[in-house]
Amino acid sequence: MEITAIIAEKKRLFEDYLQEHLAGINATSGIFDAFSYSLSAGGKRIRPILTMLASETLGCNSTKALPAGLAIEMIHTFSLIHDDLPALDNDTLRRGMPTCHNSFGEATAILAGDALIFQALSVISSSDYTAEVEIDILRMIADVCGIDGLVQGEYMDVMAEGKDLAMEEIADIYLKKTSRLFELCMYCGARIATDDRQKIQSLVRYGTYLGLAFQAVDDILDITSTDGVLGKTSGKDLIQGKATLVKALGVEKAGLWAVQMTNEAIRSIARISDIQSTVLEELARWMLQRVM
Ligand code: GRG
Repeated sequence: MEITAIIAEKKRLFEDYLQEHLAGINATSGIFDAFSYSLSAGGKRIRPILTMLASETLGCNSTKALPAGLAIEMIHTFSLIHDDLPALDNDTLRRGMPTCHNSFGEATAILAGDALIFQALSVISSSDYTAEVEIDILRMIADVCGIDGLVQGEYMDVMAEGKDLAMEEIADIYLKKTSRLFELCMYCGARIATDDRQKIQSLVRYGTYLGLAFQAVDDILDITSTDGVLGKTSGKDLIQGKATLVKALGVEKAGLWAVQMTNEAIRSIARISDIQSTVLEELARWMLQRVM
């Protein structure tokens, strides 16, 4: 099957699972409306797709990874809602629709984001995973989101506005604000399928480099694409003086860096024995095509 067909199939699986989950939540408040609005708004669903593919690569049925993929998409959606708030990036458009706070007000958007984090934890703790797998996943969620992960990455990103950072400093922001969640996807998908530490680590490493490439591509598209295609406000990095690779290197060299990171991602999984890594290789190359 072609990579685009595989992605479409996994995306469909995820969307059905998400809608089933939302239908099972017994809540009718404005917070739930905002929560469902942002979760159902679409997006590429690349994180749950990665989680499923990590499981499949190790021989496990990808539907087993759906609860982990859903939890990660909830955390991701939460981070987007908060990132769009006036105190952070102050954005009006997300996933082709008005941002959560623009549609529901700031207080509701903040609380809907908060609810998404705890719902994510609830999805994991009420899944069919063994107690060991659940604890490992919850521990990894805490690690990747916290003070050395997403929160720190977002902080560094905001603090870097208007400054000229060195390449290494920009890569560190990318690592924390983007790669950490990609690592979580690979970790969860792999941990559900195996307890072989080496295999899990190799897949997590793939997530690290894939996340770096993905963020570089995201920054290039911010300059080269449109609101309509991106579903969010383009050209914003420049206006806000964000410290991006494009600002430091220019579009062309940033693209070459993304290619290098993609090759590193592919190398990370090339030597793991008994795994079917072709789909992950194709996925990494497919992600690059968005700018190549
Ligand atoms: C406590 C988890 C936690 C986070 C709080 C707000 C925040 C700290 C972090 C935000 C980090 C952020 C916005 C990173 C950008 C990552 C990125 C490339 C987002 C866009 O992802 P896509 O393109 O979006 O996959 P879609 O809409 O397709 O899902």
